[in-house]
Amino acid sequence: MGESFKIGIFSDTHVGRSIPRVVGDKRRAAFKHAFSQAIDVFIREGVDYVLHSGDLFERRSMRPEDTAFVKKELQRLIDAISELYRKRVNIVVVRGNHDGTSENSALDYVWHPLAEYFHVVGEDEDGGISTFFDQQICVAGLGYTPFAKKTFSEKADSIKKALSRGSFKVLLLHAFVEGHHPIPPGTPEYSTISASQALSVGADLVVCGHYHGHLDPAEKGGSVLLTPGGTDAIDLGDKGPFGVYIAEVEGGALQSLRFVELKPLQLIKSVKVSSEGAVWGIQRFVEKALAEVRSFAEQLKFSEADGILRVVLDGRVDGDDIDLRVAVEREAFKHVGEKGLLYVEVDCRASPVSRELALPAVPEKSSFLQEAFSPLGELVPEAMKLVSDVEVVLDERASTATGLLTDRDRDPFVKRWVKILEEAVEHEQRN
Ligand SMILES: [Mn+2]
Repeated sequence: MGESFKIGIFSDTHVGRSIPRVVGDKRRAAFKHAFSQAIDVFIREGVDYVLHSGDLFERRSMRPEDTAFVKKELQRLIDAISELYRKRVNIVVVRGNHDGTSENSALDYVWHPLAEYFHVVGEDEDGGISTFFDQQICVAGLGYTPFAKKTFSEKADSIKKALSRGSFKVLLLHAFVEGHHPIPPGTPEYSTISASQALSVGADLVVCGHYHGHLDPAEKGGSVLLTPGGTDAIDLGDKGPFGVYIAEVEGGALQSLRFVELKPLQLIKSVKVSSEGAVWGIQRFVEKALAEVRSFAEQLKFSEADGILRVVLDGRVDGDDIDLRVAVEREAFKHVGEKGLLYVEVDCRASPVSRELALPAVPEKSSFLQEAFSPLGELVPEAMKLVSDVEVVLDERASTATGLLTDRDRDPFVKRWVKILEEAVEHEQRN
């Protein structure tokens, strides 16, 4: 029982992401840069296992060279650990929403060539859930599903049973965990997992992907909940720090968890320019925003890194909000290219005084659907599932020209919808 080992932990690396488009290639390079640095840390630490909690890739915008890159980096890790430490490393991953669906997952691109070292957990297998285990560790998980709450409660017993085989037990999740970190507004409750659900399976360590912010580890009910966050800013508003964790385990118990920060390829800053309740003219916003642009450009002069600035305009404007955005962009863009300033993103949230109170509140999507589907009674979850399945297929297969599906892709959904309606009518007549 005295054996000790090290685990390298990261999540949400989003290799292949290229947003914002204007600096898409720069951002693509930044996510790769972070991934390579993470691998460097794992090699330096001589880890026995690497855990990734989902969104390894950004499937929507990834290119073949992104797959080749990840394969090469993982191979570099495997080779270095073998040469320097005379041991093997096992890489265990769970699928995130950006990796694709369980039938069509970008993780497969890596799994095929590296199958001996690369293990995907948390997908259904015949007769149970896929897990990884050896004499030292057992890793179970749940790949991304829009219905995480229900799916997790259905699988909790199998996960608990699977974990009981291992000495050190790890659960990998790719879902928001309520009661552990803030839940982004607009997230439907059924897509979250509660902290008590996550704790119920008896894992020593629960690694939560999907949430991109960085949190300190939290000990609850005999488990440690860990949210590594992203390895770079997935959205320009993400603050960081970005990094990876190194866990040390001895005799089946967690001895330490260390955060190792990564140095981003680009400096990203998000600033708010707000009238704070007062009403400003467009020119006043432009001046304040320009002051921020200049001070960021000054900061870049003393930094080796290139930078991207995001300016959020907030408060109330005397004039049109679109005119405001255009005016700020026109002036800010004049500074792009100076001193390594790659781009300025202008996010206009300022409300025009003339239009205040004029717009009705737009209901949040899931509550709108719940209400629209309410006549379906107990078939509401079926209908919600249909909507989310359609979204996934639209995402992957819609024509880029028309945004529509082919008849063949659409047909199964039409059939399901008709079936739901027929069943709803039947229920109605029976009651
Ligand atoms: Mn993510």
